[in-house]
Amino acid sequence: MAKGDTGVAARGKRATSRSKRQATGDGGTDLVQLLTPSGERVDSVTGQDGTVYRVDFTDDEYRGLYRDLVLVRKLDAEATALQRQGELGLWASLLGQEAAQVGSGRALRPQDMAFPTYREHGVLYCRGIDPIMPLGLFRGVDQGGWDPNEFKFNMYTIVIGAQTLHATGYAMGVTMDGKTGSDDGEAVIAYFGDGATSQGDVNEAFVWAGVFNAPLVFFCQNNQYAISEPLERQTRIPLYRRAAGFGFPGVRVDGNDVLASYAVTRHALDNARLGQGPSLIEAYTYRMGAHTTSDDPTRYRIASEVEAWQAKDPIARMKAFLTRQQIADDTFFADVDEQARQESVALRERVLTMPNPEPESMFDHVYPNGSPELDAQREQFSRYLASFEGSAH
Ligand SMILES: Cc1ncc(C[n+]2csc(CCOP(=O)(O)OP(=O)(O)O)c2C)c(N)n1
Ligand SMILES: [Mg+2]
Repeated sequence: MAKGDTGVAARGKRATSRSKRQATGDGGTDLVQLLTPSGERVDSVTGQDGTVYRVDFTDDEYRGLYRDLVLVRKLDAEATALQRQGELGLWASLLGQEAAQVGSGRALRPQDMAFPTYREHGVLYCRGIDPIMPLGLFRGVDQGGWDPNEFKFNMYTIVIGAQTLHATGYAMGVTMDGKTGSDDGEAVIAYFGDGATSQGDVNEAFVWAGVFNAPLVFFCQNNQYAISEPLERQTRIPLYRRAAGFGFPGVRVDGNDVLASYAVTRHALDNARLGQGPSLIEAYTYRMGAHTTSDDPTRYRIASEVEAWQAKDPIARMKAFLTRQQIADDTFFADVDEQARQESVALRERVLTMPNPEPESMFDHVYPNGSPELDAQREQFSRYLASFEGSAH
């Protein structure tokens, strides 16, 4: 898949005449953007610290990124529909955040470790994890299902911000194991939201990662809301500028631009793996749907705001770019849509036939080698279940 590198000269034919420009955009004058909302390609962008961001993808890779975006959106829509039909207990949609997730997810090298929240279905997809697994989690029939070490993608974390501490500890371990300092070193990425930046855990993670120079990228998807709380209830300054107070770099990227999200994340990860310490990326984006299927966003935000962000849709701008540059045609777009449809049908069938777990299985993976207390609790629970046998209820 997409493997274009930052720092490699982009091919001129894809770029606008603005070969180099200061980062600008709707997120302020400090937004790193390589693809405008209308699908105009920008050759390179110079960040505030002088870093030059650019990508150089082959046509196949550009098409691959588009395919990722569409497939991820479709699986998310299917999951939302399944919840509405009572087949999932809950779903946290990523609608609108596909580019931030696919861009950063594809920027990870195989050896890099990711720590997600509960919304990182796009990153999970990029890590090669079967989407049936998070669906099983939200259906309540298993507790995640994937092996974090196999896929280098930790379990979903609902406790806001907690995974940033797990990631910091893990990243410090990477350094202690001597796995940094070269091109093939390991880097770690921790995902979290704008609301999470107000948590003590996240600020403690910043302190520890900064002081111990941990090989860690803090990737904040600023989707403008923490459930119903808008960004202005979290901060008086742009979130990326918080990094300065902790002693490491911060950058704001257009999170609806898959190319810029890729470039900025790849750069930050490579710095981390080379031993240059942590950094903060604020991916400026928007949660176009509800917080979760339990939420009704019409109670706290106005329709015109959503419409303004729809005009910045991450998939539409990629499609406009591919069309304008004749990298893809209608046959390709139809093929991607058909693949997405088939995959969502298959996913739905698999969800509906997922077996219910045996109640006692909840004790199976609490500890790797069990414990006497756990054995006692399992026996007590089994006796309790047996007490219903033969009764009508
Ligand atoms: C420690 C903790 N406090 C409160 C909650 C309830 N809660 C769930 S999601 C959420 C908002 C998180 O907002 P943000 O960090 O912006 O992430 P987003 O959901 O927007 O991706 C809250 C407060 C929780 N899960 N954990
Ligand atoms: Mg948020």
